[in-house]
Amino acid sequence: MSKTHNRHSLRFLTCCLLLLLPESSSAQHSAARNVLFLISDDLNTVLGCYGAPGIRTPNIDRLAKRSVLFRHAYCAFPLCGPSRNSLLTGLYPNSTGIHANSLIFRQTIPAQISLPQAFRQQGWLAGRIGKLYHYNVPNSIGTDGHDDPASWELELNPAGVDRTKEHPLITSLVPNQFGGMLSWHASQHADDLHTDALLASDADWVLERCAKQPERPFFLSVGFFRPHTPYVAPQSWFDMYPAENMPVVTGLEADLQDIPEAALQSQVKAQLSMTDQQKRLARQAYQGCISFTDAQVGKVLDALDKHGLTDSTVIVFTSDHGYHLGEHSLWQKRSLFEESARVPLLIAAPGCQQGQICSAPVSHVDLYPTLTELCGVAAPSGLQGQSLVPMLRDVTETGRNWALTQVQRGNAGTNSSGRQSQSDTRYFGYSLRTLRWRYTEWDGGSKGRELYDHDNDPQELTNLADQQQHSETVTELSALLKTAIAGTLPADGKIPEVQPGLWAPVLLDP
Ligand SMILES: [Ca+2]
Ligand SMILES: [Ca+2]
Repeated sequence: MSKTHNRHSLRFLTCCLLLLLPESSSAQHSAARNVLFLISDDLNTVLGCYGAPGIRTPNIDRLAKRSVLFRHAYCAFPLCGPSRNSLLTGLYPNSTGIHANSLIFRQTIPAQISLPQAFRQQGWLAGRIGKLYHYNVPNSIGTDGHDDPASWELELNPAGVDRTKEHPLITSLVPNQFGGMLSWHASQHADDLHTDALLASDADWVLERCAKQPERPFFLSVGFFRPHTPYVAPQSWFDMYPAENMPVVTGLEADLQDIPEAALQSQVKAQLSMTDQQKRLARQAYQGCISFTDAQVGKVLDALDKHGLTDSTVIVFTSDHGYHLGEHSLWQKRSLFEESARVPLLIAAPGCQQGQICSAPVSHVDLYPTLTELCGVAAPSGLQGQSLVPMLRDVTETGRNWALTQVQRGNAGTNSSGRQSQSDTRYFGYSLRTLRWRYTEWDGGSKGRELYDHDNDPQELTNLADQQQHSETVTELSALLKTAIAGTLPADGKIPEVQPGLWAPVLLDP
């Protein structure tokens, strides 16, 4: 065989190999193989790395030092179930059909390939520890919750003392209501006995095994339960935040004057009548739980380092949605204000920028195409987000330039058979966040509009939507919002409905 022939054969072989590679070429530029996906529950951006004063989050902050921190990251729907179904399918809630809790996209669009499932189908070990899809918190802790078994090869559901022993001790604004009501407890048990610490310890165990089979990449998800209510953490974490030092939101009466009624429908009666002391105790407990969760994040990061996997692993840290701590009279979630829609988002990817801040508005729906591209995994067609890889390489990239968040109002939720109510009284609120503005329409504007100028009003206190000098901005943003909403629907333009008989788990006890 001649040298020339050899060279031609080699070139032919190289071409064949290149053709066999997935469309994305980015995997060739970085060493990314694995994904460590860390998600907290009901965590807003009260974190040191987001500039929040008086909070101790040294571990998430050190992750930020090797990540791109997305300053303007938003969930698609600020409620656990809809948000997680959206994030994990790469589709907006209008395409998953999931606008309420206790449902899974297999009941609406069963053939959709979830994010971890895409990795799993292409040879990755896909593992889940704790809450990735919806769980009733705290009652589903220790179970699979409303999980999707097709997403994972491995599932671990530890339950700590917070679930197994301490329910009778929890203080709640309404006795025996924990998950949807502000409730808290400073535990006398050691850190290691709590659910989130057990999750971190399980992650160490799984990572140790992953390190022993380097030929097999992994997608490991760890879903922490805190700081979701009930705010339970060991006493020492509460002690970091003396209640008397906790801030209480003031000026509510003036603020509420220009807010449409629909925007305030997530108000909870028992939470509206809280005393200042109760507000301080709730905030103390919430912050204590953030710092406790931060310590568990630190244990998982340490485990990744210890097992020599950091350099080959993309690390994501986020939360399923943001959280109110009394702003606009609201607590918890389900509003379209900044505190509820905004999420922390850190991505540390080998070969990408480190310790940089990206200001472009981005969405949870962007995570699916980002992670598949980084790891060279083929993604299904029809994903609705953008890849964030350009921002991870150059944080001045602006991408789509907006993020869309949606909530449901009216006679919504699920009926006794677990089916979503789709009565005539259901309507949606949509909010578009650009770098400067937040623009919100309730029921297409018929139930109110809001416009907030983040350059001058980061707390969203003054609704400018009806002010003459902003009418052009409203017209422009309203048109952009319409286009954005159209992009949330499936090709046939119809929101998928829950199909009776498809798997609907109701799991409550360990
Ligand atoms: Ca949540
Ligand atoms: Ca106001």
